[in-house]
Amino acid sequence: MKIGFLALSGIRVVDPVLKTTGLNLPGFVERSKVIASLPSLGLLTLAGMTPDTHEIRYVDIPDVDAPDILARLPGPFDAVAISSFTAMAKDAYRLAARYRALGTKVILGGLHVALCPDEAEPHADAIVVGEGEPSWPLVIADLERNQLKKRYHTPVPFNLADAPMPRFDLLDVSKYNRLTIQTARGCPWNCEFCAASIRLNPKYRTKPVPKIIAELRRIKELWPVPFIEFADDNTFADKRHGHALCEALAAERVRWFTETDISVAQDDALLAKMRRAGCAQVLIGLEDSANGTDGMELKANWKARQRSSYIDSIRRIQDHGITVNGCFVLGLDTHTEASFDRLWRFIQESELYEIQLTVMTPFPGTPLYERLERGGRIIEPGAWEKCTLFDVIYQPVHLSVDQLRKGLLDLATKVYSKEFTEFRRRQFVRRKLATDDRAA
Ligand code: B12
Repeated sequence: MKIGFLALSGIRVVDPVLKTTGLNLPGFVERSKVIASLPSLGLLTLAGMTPDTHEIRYVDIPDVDAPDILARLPGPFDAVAISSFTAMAKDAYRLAARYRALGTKVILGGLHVALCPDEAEPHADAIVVGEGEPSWPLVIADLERNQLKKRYHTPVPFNLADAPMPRFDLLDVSKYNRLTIQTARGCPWNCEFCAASIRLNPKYRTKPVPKIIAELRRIKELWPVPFIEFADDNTFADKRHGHALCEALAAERVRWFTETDISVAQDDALLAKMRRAGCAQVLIGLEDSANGTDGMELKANWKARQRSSYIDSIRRIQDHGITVNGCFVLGLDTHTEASFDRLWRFIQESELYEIQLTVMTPFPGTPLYERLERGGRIIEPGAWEKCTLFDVIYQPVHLSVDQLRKGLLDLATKVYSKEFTEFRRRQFVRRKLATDDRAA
């Protein structure tokens, strides 16, 4: 059979003001360029589990509504596997409809389908809920017999020791400025707003280090000196695994970026190993260090308890030569107009190398969504295309929607200005040189 693995790529914002102003801010443009071209690791993983008897192809589709899309629709395929994030769910459904009209079997999966299976089911011949790996062999077997079921769901957490080798070889690697590898799945914490892999399965798991290195070496066969992004929610939550991973990576001579939590700052030996292993940047959800994060992490209020040590922790990490990308969420229920200024002061004091500003986003299927829905605070239920992390889709408590939009834009204008971006870069280099001098 001919099977297409179709990824909806690119990044999105709906709000026209943010689109024109926000996306043109110097620091923002830089970051967008870096991330916009990542391939879908979920689909490459499933391709890696597909028997060789099938002819398979991976295709990135940046715009489902491009004028000549029908003429350029990749294929023909007997079946297509389409992935979904919430912001592109409707694009995925439109793409599915086009293929179904041609008689191609459509299988839908991914985060949005897992979060809204009843909505997704009518748009596909089959949907996969939760992690893809446990269900994919069943889907393929049923596809071969022309007996697809409407829904597949294997809720047992997938053991990453059994992870297949993703089919990186299906990519034209020259199109990408980084490739992804997953080293861990899930997160030990449960933030109310989180719509990442803990929603596929709540159990935190790590991938055996030799498997990670094997994936990296496979990539290096295609791209000798790659830049890697670990597609994890929290790479270093398990410190023992983190140490072993960095020890193994040190010999590989690659540079990488990852997402983790602030607890890495408490382990100097790990930070030193991360640096030696090629870590360029860690992205850490600080959410709102200036105004408070009480109650946001639902298991142990963990984030609120770390807050007082944030500045010190950022410096400790950056002093090791690893830049920190601090992520902040605007529009939390505690936020007032004064919060934007408080956050701006914190950002200046923090000397963070990189900053990500987003607005609180109630993704469907999250505890946050349920709470806001109960309170009648979701402005346009079902407007999934606005789940971009930048568009405001709920009614804040102490702010109007316009105040929040303006607060985001004003803060972004300051944070991503050329002057402040350069200032942050200089501060990082200055502190690093000073630390190296002290160590020499
Ligand atoms: C890499 C990445 C991207 C890449 C995506 C490339 C691509 N086409 O996949 C880029 C940079 C383009 C991107 C863009 C966006 N992203 Co993004 N991204 C990530 C990131 C960092 C890793 C995702 C990943 O690779 N996971 C590992 C793989 C193995 O997991 P997976 O994709 O879930 O796949 C598994 C299952 O879902 C399933 N599966 C997946 N697809 C399919 C399909 C079929 C048919 C089947 C059977 C199964 C199946 O099987 C896989 C194995 O178990 C996550 C954050 C994180 N830490 O996870 C955010 C994340 C996924 N992104 C997010 C968001 C919001 C966006 C944007 C909307 C941002 C924006 N404003 O533009 C856009 C949306 C773009 C889009 N194409 O839809 C949110 C999504 C939340 C949600 N529920 O939708 C996340 C969770 C981050 C967050 N802060 O919350 N992103």
